[in-house]
Amino acid sequence: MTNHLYDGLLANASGERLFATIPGAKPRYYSYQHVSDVSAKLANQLVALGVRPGDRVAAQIPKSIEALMLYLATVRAGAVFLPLNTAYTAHEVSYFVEDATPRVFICDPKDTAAYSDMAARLGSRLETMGVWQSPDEDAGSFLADPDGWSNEFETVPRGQDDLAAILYTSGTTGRSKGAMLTHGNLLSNARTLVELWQFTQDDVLLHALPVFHTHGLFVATNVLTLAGGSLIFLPGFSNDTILEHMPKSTCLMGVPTFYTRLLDDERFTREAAKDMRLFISGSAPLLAETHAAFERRTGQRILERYGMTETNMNTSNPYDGDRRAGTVGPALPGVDVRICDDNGEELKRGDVGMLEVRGPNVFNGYWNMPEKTAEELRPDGWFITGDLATMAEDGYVTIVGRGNDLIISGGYNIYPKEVELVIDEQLGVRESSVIGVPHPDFGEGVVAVIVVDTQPFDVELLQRSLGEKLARFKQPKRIVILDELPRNTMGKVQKNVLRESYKDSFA
Ligand code: MCA
Ligand code: AMP
Repeated sequence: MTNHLYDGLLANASGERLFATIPGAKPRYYSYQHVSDVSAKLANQLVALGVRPGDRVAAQIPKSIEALMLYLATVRAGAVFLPLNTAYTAHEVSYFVEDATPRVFICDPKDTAAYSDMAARLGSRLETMGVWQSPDEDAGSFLADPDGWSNEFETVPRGQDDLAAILYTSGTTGRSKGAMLTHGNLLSNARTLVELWQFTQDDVLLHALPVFHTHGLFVATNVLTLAGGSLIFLPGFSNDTILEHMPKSTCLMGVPTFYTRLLDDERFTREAAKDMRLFISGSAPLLAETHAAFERRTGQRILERYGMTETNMNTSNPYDGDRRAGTVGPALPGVDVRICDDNGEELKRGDVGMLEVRGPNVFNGYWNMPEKTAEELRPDGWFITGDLATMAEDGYVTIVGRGNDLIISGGYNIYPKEVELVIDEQLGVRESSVIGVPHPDFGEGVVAVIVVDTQPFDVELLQRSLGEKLARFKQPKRIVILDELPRNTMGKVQKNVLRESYKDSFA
């Protein structure tokens, strides 16, 4: 038996071919042989720390090739990878560690003090891993002695139904849910995307996304690895580095903010984009006007696709064929999508309803939450996405809204309930309502509307305590104090009224 995901992903990898370039004053080049060697070294280290098949390995570490190798090492060891957003605070992280009980939790060396008590209390072994770029940087305990570990590792056999990763996604109740993804989920999706988007060994992807979410970790990395192509691996997004490396690249995967920022830069011209064969957008809605402006500027049409943490990718505009602005294209080959009413009855084409998905990409359920799983995953395999959509006669899907209050800011998801719970804890706050309104850079920006017991109210104190508990991207960019929240006759807060009132907050 093979290791379904690891062996599958590296099936086309050939030893000395380039896997990644890390640009810089002293560029680093990483071959597929390195991938095999370094993931073996890290897998040996994990096993030495007591990691057994099925154990969770959690990591909140800076973006680096070694972070990708840790993902592959975990898969090779038969364990389950749990990547965590580097913006999460210790308060947020402790929930994930408590819920997932990882055997090992690996953090940034600078965060050791913040996490050592928590790891000891929860019985996780704490290790550290920095960016292994130069001798001056703190490589952390995990990378401190790379030569001390063998580059031979007997990869643990795993089948397609075994778990490969748990990725947490925020919930409507404020509690995050761990989506359990199998080897089969990840490999089948990567195979479909390689074929559909025509990735080959000749592709060079500009990788500017974080590697703790589906987009940067699975869509970008799995697809390029499976194709045997290579990455230009950047620490994050900036117009300068993207434009510098575009002439050596063939494709970019990004959230809409990447594309609006590029369009704001006059250096981004048809000439600058001429060697690129593909620009892909996802994680948040790409405005049709951005699509049109991009085509006017470069002569190329962005390919928009749609996915979720629970399902990887579900639909995509075609590679050859009509990339229709404002739509996310038809279902991927092998994936079924339908638009339903609340009872799961399919609606006729053109009607707005709940988007449901079924296929080999759909996850196994939420970690430790059978009741949540039952609410969202029907017994016959259809997953209720929470997205409202329509489907045209020819199968093209348009996302028109969300059935819940989810805010998507620069490609990161924020559930208002989670922010409201933290605000409501603050002394002097009677109640709050958190909404997303248009933001020129992030698509949506977070606004908190609060009602307080007495004036004057110390907004700065509130901001400080939000800062201790919530990742920066979730914190409201504007706080408004009102005498009362608008409610309907049932007593429910009218978020649509608030969204209308504050729609120009960031105009
Ligand atoms: C940074 N800030 C943000 C965000 N990013 N605030 C709200 N939303 C954000 N996304 C804060 C910073 O902390 C800072 O706060 C201020 O905004 C300005 O930061 P800036 O330097 O401009 O931001 P940046 O570092 O350039 O980051 C922007 C970014 C980044 C490049 C758009 O957010 C990003 O990489 N987003 C991609 C997220 C992603 O990978 N999503 C995929 C999820 P202050 O100045 O006040 O300190 S996977 C998924 O969704 C599904 C499955 C799918 O379909 O792919
Ligand atoms: P996540 O919680 O990170 O898994 O984000 C998944 C959500 O992102 C989906 O449920 C959609 O609401 C949204 N999303 C992803 N891609 C697109 C897209 N191309 N257009 C609109 N929304 C999208």
